[in-house]
Amino acid sequence: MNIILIYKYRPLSQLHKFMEIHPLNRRRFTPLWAGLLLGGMMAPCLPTVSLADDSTFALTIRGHKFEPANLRVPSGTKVKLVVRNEDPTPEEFESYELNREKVVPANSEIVVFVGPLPPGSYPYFGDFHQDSAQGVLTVE
Ligand SMILES: [Cu+2]
Repeated sequence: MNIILIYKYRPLSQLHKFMEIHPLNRRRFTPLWAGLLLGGMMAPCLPTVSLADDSTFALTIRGHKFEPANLRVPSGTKVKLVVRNEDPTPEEFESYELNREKVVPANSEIVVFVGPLPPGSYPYFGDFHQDSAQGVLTVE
C-alpha cells in the first residue's frame, strides 16, 4: 500500500526518468498513452452519432391525419420528432401532455424535441384539423 502511494505521488518528470531507465517499461507504456489520448479524442464523437440515429422518429401528416397514429418511442431519453406535412394546407402539431405547439407549413417539416419522458401515453393532435388529426405518443 505504501509503495503504491509513493509511486502515485511521484512527479511526472520523475516518472518519465523511471521509464527511460527501464526500456521494457517504456515500450509498454508508449502505446498505452497513445491509446488513451486517441480514445479521449474520439470518445465525445461516438455517443453523439449513435444518439442522433437512435432517437429520431418520423411523423407524417397526410390527408389531415397523423401517420403513424400511434408512435412508439423509448423512455428516459431525449427524442427528436421530425413532423412532415405532406398536405397542401398548414397544420399545427399540438400536445397538452407534451407541452408542445408548433405550426407545420404545407409541404414542409419541423423538428420537435421531447423528453426524456417516463413511460406512458401522450396524445397529440393537429390543431387545425382536430376532427381527424389525432395520435398518441407511446413512451415505453
Ligand atoms: Cu394550437
